[in-house]
Amino acid sequence: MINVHHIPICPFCQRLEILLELKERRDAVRFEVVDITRPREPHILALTSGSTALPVMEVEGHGALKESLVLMRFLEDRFPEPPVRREAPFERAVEELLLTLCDPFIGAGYRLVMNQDASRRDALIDGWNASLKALDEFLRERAVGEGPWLFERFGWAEVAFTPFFQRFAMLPYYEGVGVPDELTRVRAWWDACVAHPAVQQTSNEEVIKLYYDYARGKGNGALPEGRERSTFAFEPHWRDRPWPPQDKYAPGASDAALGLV
Ligand SMILES: N[C@@H](CCC(=O)N[C@@H](CS)C(=O)NCC(=O)O)C(=O)O
Repeated sequence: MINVHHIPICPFCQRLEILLELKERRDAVRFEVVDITRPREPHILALTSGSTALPVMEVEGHGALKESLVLMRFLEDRFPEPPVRREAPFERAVEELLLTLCDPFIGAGYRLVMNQDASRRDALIDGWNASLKALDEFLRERAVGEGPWLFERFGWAEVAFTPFFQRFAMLPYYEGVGVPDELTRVRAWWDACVAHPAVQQTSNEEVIKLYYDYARGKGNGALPEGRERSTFAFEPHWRDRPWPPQDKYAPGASDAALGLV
């Protein structure tokens, strides 16, 4: 049996769900939900040996594994059909090369959404645009065929990037920033990725409501000043909460205004 301890909204965890969807093996792995707004259970902490980040996977008869890209590779080896990674060595290397752009892209997006200092905004937007330009250039140079993907179908790189395209629905909402108009190649990739049937575990509405605290500079269930409930809380359900205020540089909304109590 394979168990994954996960946070349903976590983009790193979602990578595993997307990969399993593509393989039609979602039921081969048991996903156990962790509420990040409550103290972590000691047995889960023990699995992550010191760190607290999820996802963490327990593999019966072996032990625990962490780091979403490592877990993706494990699942790809454990459930090889249909292959999602490219099999030809050069193509696989091109996929890995594109993945080296993922962490800088993630960092640029989160720095911008979490920034609380309006005077740093322009520099952070420059960083965001530069990370997208690098993706645009990579795709123009390396993508194969006429379609939007790196290769001919939604594949390994798309699994790794798409959860972040979905999380960065935060940026138009809270920062009025998206993909620059001239970067048409990465725009086409992004749009095709978020429309793919295997990635529909979340929605823009869920992301925008749950990540309000990130837009107030507090990540991973931490609380902004004056608040007692995290927007990452499971209750009340996000569908029953109002849309949060868009002006993240204005004084923050209360638990009540966010529909959390
Ligand atoms: N590099 C890790 C990052 C995982 C990560 O940052 N997970 C976040 C949720 S999105 C987390 O578990 N945060 C809570 C914590 O660290 O306690 C991976 O790829 O798995």
